[in-house]
Amino acid sequence: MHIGLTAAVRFDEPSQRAIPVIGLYYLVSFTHKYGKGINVSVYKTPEEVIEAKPDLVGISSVTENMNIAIKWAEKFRDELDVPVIIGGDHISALPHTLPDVFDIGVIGEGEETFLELVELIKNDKNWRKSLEKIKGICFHREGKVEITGSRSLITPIEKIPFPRREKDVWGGFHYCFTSRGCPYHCTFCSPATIWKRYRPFPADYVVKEISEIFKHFDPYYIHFFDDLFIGDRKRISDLQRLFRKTGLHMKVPFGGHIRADLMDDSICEDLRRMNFVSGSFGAESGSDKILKFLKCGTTTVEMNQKAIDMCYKWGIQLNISFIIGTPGETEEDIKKTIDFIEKNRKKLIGIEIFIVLPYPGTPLWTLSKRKGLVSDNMDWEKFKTKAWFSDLEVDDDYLYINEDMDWTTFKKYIKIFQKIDADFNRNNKGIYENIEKSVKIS
Ligand code: B12
Ligand code: SF4
Repeated sequence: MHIGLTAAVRFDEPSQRAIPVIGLYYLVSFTHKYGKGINVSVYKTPEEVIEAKPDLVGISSVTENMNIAIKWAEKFRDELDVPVIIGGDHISALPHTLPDVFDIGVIGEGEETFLELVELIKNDKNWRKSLEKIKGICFHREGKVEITGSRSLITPIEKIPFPRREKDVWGGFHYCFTSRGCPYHCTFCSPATIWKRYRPFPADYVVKEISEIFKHFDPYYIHFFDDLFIGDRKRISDLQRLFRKTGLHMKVPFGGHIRADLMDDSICEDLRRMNFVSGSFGAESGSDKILKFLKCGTTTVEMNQKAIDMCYKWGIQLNISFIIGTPGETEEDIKKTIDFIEKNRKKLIGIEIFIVLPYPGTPLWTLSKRKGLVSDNMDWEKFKTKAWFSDLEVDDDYLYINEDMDWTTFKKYIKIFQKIDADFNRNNKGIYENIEKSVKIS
């Protein structure tokens, strides 16, 4: 049986194709390892999928690309007439909205569910009648969407093989996931809804995966795309020890997502010892009132400042993200965010700005739905964003959810932040100039 997988993306937004969609390559390696007689390939365009004539198609989609996923599925239906499965963040959050064009939706972690589904479809001609036996899916029956019982997360997590990394797909930029999920539950965070809880891959698994990358590729840097790389303090110590034992710390620099409230001298030292020199975290706002809402009281402006100072001291280059447009945000709050950025200009290597979006499944979605600002059958294009904030163009139809600042005033701030973003990311070399002054690591 041949399966074609693809991710619905906008071709007019090159950043969406910037790096391979690793989730699909996990499905490939898991199915090849545990399944029999199943061949899974990932394709970049719908045309490539059609040309390969698979027996089944799987599409991955985030919220803003759902309309594209639907269009592609219609094409697959017309030209291939095979079952089409959808997975990824959007359908995982809203399984009851499964569009008619999809036969099945996979909710949350996909590997085990996908394999069970494929084996059912391969072995049973009347597979549609047995779908309710498979946990973690949604499907159509008698004009309704049925949702089966929830599936447990894969245990132990190291049962999941490394994602398939194909030579012609993976270039110089390499990334991996050393954990799934996050122990926190920020109001706006979409992945937190998919992954439910924090599951780190064991340190020796991570070291093997990275060593595997070096066997086949020549990366210049490796990024840990985890929601939170440092969620398990003991594992960071173990990783640091293993990196130094195997010499991984000498090969390339590493980087990933940290959290302000978890930073102290000892973790900075461990991170530097493993050559983790590029960190990012969501500072989100310069206002404690807004932070309290977004981060449920887990971080404060003071904690963010301490983390910035600490990373600066230890030579961990920081890229920090901020959210504007949060419900409750006033001009006084947003000005505090501007001041915070300006104050730290010399200590940060980059910043990212986002206008908050109420992604399905998040507490912010529930709040916005209650206010009538979003709905299950809205136009998903409303979630369209740009990778670079300075490129974002907004019209008066924008999905703006803050009732405490009028749209005209907010638009003025969008322009101000676009200028800050452009200036900052173009001109700021602060930490490179200061890196010599940071703590030395032997
Ligand atoms: C790495 C990353 C990127 C990379 C790579 C793209 C990618 N999708 O992998 C880049 C930088 C290119 C990127 C771009 C974008 N991203 Co992005 N990205 C991430 C990040 C940090 C990790 C994604 C990932 O690899 N997860 C790990 C894998 C294992 O999980 P997974 O992809 O969810 O796949 C699993 C299941 O969902 C399921 N599954 C997924 N697809 C399918 C399909 C089938 C058929 C089946 C059966 C199962 C299945 O099985 C997989 C294995 O368990 C997430 C945050 C996060 N932690 O998820 C944001 C995230 C997915 N991105 C997001 C967004 C908005 C975007 C962009 C739209 C930004 C933009 N405006 O350009 C684009 C969309 C591009 C795209 N290809 O989808 C949002 C999506 C929110 C939402 N609900 O819509 C997230 C959640 C971040 C956030 N803001 O909260 N992204
Ligand atoms: S700490 Fe980051 S990944 Fe974790 S819930 Fe908050 S925003 Fe999401």
